Amino acid sequence: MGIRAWSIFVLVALSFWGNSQALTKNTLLSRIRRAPEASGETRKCSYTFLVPEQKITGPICAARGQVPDKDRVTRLDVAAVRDLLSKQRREMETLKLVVDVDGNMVNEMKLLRKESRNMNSRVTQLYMQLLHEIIRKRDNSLELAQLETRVLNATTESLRLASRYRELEAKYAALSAIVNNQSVVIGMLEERCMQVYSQRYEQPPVGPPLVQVVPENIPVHVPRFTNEIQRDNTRGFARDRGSRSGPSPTTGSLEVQKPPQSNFSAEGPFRDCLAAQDAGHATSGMYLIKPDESERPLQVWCEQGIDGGGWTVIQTRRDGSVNFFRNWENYKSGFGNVDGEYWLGLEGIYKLGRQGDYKLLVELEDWMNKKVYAQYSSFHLEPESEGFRLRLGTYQGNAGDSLSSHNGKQFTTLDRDKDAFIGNCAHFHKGGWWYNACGQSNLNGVWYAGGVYRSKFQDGIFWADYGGGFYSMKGVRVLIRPID
Ligand SMILES: [Ca+2]
Repeated sequence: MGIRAWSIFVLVALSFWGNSQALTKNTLLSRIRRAPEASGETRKCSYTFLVPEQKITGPICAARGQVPDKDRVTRLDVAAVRDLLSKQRREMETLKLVVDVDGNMVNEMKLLRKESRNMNSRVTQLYMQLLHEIIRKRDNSLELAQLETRVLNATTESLRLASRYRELEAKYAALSAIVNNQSVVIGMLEERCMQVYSQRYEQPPVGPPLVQVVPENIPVHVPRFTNEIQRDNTRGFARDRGSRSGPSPTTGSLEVQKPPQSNFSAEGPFRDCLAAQDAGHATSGMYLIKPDESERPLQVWCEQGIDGGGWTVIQTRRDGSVNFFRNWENYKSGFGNVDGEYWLGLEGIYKLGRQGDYKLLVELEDWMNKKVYAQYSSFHLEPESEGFRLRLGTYQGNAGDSLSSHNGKQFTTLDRDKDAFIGNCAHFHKGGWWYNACGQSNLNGVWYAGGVYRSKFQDGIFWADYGGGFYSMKGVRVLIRPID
């Protein structure tokens, strides 16, 4: 028999011993309890037993049929607990619902706060816009006030000027009255002079008949009379102060000035401006020409820019800088400034015409800067022995024909009367021209500024068919060119 067997044996023995002890103990207890019953009539004994306290760790089971204990958990208690539990659960659910509702309200509150913040921001923005608008309107108001002030100032100035204008008008009226009175006095004096003259010579000078042509188109909108004539010039001739006195006749001859290099051709001399053009000079300017029979070269202005070019300018008026009230010798040899106002000279014009068949072009410019022209199909002069008689072809143009009535007439100056009038047309018209008696044109007359002028004998630069006898042209050019 081994150790293991022995061990088992010992354990079994101990087990039996334990059981026997327990049985002994229970038997003893029963005996003790029963003891009083057996001997109760005799004596009473009391015993105290110490029983180890038992701890309840598991569920408490209520044994059916056992006596109810006040500490025992009954089914009613369980039902009550369950009822309580369900009630608490319902309350919990209610609370949960309340909590959910509160959460929604919190969210709504948050949204409302956010909206409120947005509204505040929007209100601030609107407030700033309002402030900006107010400031802008204030600025506008200031500008408006400034403009009103300026308008008021302008109005005041306008009123002041209007007042000044009325004063000047009054002064002008007064001066006009004085002038009229002076005119009356002058008229009386002239009449007195005529009487004295007639008494002395028995032949009073009678002015030529005034030009009666009434042009279809008067080149002015506002007629104004002026006696501003012959602007100051470097030649120093006397300034005319009235149409009756007229400029003083001048006896100087053609002044050959040093020409500006830009418009002057040093080549030549040519037969005429067409020859210069044929030689390759296509620019308008000053050229030297020497007609075939001429003894000396002449300075002329060649116009190469109109109507094919090749035009020799024999007369120019444009600013009143040269006095055209001159004698025969001056008109024969020429005078003036080739790049300004000038007269080429009758002798030169005659020699040019001797070279071939020429045509004539008259350019006129009025004070509205409108240009018109008159062209004649042929042109030449007869020699000096014939008084440089004018020979013209047929007219064509838009200025009207105010030269054909001078065709066949000799040239007249203040010192050589060749016209058909009883007196000297050059004396009355203050120029030199192929006067008839006296005529429809006076392109060498007095240069009046402004157009319409006042004069007793029509001494302006007029072309009767364009403007009448009392309209002085602003510009004139007379040109000739060989016929093609
Ligand atoms: Ca005469």
